Amino acid sequence: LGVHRRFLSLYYFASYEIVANVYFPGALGQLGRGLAKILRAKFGSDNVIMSDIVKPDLDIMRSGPYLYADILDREGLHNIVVTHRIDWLIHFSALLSAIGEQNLRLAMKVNIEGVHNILEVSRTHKLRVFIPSTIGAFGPTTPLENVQDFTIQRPRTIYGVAKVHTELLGEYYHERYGLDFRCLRFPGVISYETAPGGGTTDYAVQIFHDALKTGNHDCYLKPDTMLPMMYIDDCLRSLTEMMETDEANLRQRTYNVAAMSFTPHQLANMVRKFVPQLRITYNPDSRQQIADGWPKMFDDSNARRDWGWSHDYDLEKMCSTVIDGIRRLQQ
Ligand code: AKB
Repeated sequence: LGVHRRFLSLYYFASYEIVANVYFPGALGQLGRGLAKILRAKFGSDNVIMSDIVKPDLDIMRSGPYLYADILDREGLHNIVVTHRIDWLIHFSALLSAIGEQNLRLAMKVNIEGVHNILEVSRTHKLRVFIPSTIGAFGPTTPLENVQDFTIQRPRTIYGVAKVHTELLGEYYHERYGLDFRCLRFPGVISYETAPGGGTTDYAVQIFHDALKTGNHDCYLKPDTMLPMMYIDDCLRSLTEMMETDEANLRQRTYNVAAMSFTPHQLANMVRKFVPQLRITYNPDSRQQIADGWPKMFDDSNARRDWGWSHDYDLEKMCSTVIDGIRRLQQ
């Protein structure tokens, strides 16, 4: 259980005046450290409170306040929000698509019950709340070529089902209670400092490490499997920009955000521009079926229109940044 809980991430962000208190139970996931860095640079380290149920490394302890908190403990969440006078909450809490299929009961607890706790706490204390959704909130009956914000959503993973539930429940809380619920559907996120852990898009991170370590990558998807992807800096910027958008500009509560789409074959070719010795083999496993039901391209024109979303990283810029970054870490 402890291992899987490490996928939880939860952020609280108090926005009154210029002071922000950011609180992260389970903040040690793929997006948590990066977001903490951005918010701490903006609002000051002491105003960003990280937390998890695992013992953090020394760097985390030294970078600012850190608390123990369990997302499934609703009273504990109330306690933190009250004690720290929180009024924004950013919640990353999920077992990802592949690992969720192997841990159905835990995925239902974390991905569904956890969201109930977050929404109730947010409603009670009138918080602005962000919960991410994903390309995984669509399924094989969606027209997958150019997926728009409002279309058929019949996902076939517990991860996707829970995300559709989150979108609908958040929008319901908004309509019924006026909750300031905000949600972005993220593509596969590519980072090099922190690993994803249990998703269908993880290959697009692993390939870089393999290219530089062994020169061989064995891909669990077929070469022509196209999926939307985004570099982590764009992903975190979309989140902070959407959170800072004046509520009057939001014409909807859930938006797609996009940057690029590519196949494993196209990614390998681009990585080879920087690491020519990369060899790739293909051995599709159960993740292929999940990927086959996900969007190939994401239409994010509403986000661009309503709050000015614009991505910065394309395939080539992302690859060169990741490879330089890993090389720097290796030195
Ligand atoms: C996954 O692959 O499960 C995630 C996602 C696309 O939401 N990275």
